[in-house]
Amino acid sequence: MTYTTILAETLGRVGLVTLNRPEAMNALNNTLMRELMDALEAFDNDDAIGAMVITGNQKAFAAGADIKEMADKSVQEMYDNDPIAQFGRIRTIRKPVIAAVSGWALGGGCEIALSCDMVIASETAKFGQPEITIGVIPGAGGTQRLPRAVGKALAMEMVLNNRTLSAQEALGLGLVNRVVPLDAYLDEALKLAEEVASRAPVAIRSAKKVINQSYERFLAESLEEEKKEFYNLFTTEDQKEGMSAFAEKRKPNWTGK
Ligand code: CO8
Repeated sequence: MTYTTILAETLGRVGLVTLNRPEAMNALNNTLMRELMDALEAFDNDDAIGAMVITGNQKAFAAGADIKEMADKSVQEMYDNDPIAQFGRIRTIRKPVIAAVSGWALGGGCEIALSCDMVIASETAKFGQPEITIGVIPGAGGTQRLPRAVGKALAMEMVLNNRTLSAQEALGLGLVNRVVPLDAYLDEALKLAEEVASRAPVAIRSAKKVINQSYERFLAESLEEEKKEFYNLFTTEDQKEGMSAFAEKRKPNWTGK
């Protein structure tokens, strides 16, 4: 398949997807999200593949959803196009998915990392949910997976006040599996994926399924609630102001409307 915003390749029994919009810090526009999920599903259905790695570049894993693409959207367009449904497709992948994160993992980028089964981070990785700075909230699982991963108080600080986590902090909190030097994080993730891919495939899928089932038992309902809150914020002036201000590189002027 030909992709325009990602690169997909096979390395032995590992499927590697590289997010490839470096000019926009790998902002997750609709095309990229669709291509990413198509690629993961294709690998999931390929018997020659045992595990997958998602990565970005050294500067950015992904700086979140594409703010410029969604800035002018109406609430009706958000519901009709339902971009968050693309993010949800990652939950149906049966084989292990590892995130290899360097630089910014923000907003939807952080939410993709949180949706992966394991995370290998470079020393420069930074995790955050800065949606509040553009007048919205996390919409693809951040309000749900983050408190489970880092505890409620820190998750609140990240979501309400744009607190970011360094790679070392994320390691201490169990958000990532290990932190490795910048020139080695992708190789480390591929090595881990290769090892996992060499193990008994059916048992691997069973293990992933039951770990996620206990961990995510009550997740589906809350994700729906989060999505509604996110889309409904597109009725507010603050969402329009916050996202325009980002694109225009100025400070937003909040009116609370
Ligand atoms: N969307 C669109 N463009 C972006 C994004 C983004 N998220 N992030 C960066 N870019 C663009 C910049 O506008 C800039 O473009 P240009 O060169 O044309 O001006 C280019 O990428 C380079 O970025 P910067 O010049 O800003 O680079 P810096 O090194 O100064 O800063 C940062 C890097 C800190 C990553 C900064 O770009 C930033 O703060 N980005 C936005 C982070 C953010 O707020 N993310 C949350 C987005 S909302 C979200 O993710 C919700 C997800 C759930 C719902 C999904 C539904 C679709």
